[in-house]
Amino acid sequence: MTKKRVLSGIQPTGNLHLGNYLGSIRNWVEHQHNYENYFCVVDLHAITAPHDPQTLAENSYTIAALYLACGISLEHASIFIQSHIPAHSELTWLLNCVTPLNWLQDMIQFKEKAIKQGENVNVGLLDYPVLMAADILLYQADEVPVGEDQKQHLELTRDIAARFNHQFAKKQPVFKLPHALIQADGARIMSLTDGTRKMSKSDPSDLSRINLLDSPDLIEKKIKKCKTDLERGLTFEASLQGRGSANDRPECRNLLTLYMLMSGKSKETVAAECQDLGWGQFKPLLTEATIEHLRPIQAKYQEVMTDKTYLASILESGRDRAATIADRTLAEVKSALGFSQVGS
Ligand code: AQP
Repeated sequence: MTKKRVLSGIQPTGNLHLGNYLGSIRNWVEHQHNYENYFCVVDLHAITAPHDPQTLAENSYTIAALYLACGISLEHASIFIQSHIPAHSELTWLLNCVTPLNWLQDMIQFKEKAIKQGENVNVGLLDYPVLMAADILLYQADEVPVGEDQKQHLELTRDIAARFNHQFAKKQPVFKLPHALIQADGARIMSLTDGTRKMSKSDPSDLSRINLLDSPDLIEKKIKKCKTDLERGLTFEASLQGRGSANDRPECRNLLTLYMLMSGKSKETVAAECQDLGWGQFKPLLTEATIEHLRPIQAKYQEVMTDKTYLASILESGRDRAATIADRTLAEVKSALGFSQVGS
């Protein structure tokens, strides 16, 4: 039986943090043996915000190396860099011409990032979800494992695919409609300095996130300084009650979730262990669990980065495998749209 296909990616816009890891990469790793996987570094997305050309290529390599360090296996996955396959940009243009403008203007992430970027908002930022749709649809992906923040973009991808199929597919659909794969726990990891905002690479404060490559000392410092509340006794249930009200404890909920996922303990075990703890007792537990969870990832990362020629060869063969599928889909799309073919 052929395996279902998975496509996902991360932008090289800064240091990967626990949100990217728990919302995305961890799930890729956990389920990789069940699927035919394509994991890319989405560098074309990275230039929708102001970026530094001096570091873009290096950041892309770092992210690819982290995929491997976190446990992505070449037996199950192809790893590649988005801009190495021109079909991503070409399909974006074609999809732009079937996507209504108001669908893009409704995207929450566009509105949030447009506010953050002030006067620096380019057309690419508005078009970001169409590029993401092209990434996914080129590979006829069945499933797309993402954090909760990307759910709306996944729905848009399905809408664009359905619209294209309806308008242009003759006998059978050109695009498969993909599904979002969102984990119950870790789908939305919050900032360490404000439990109501998501942990994000672009937060100006590095204290708001734990990066996968942070040293043990830095992890300890960030957890020591992280925002908590005045209550004693940490429970998942109590913090869930009163969500959004004055009694809400978003930091408590977030830090307990981080502890559960970093330690690998069950929710019940963590709830029992932490129900009578104060923050001063809890923080060292979270620090220790985080350092220990990241230790093998950091060691493997150093190993991968010592042989950049090998990393480059992985990205080259990943590109070749991915391009075969992407070019096939692009040819079908152009044919459905009525473009002339070479020699016709
Ligand atoms: N806080 C989060 N909790 C859970 N999942 C998250 N993801 C991001 N933040 C969290 C998931 O990580 C994947 C890659 O994200 P991305 O780099 O493509 O863009 P993003 O969602 O915009 O990530 P950031 O860190 O917030 O970057 P900036 O600050 O540059 O915008 C996605 O699957 C995402 O869901």
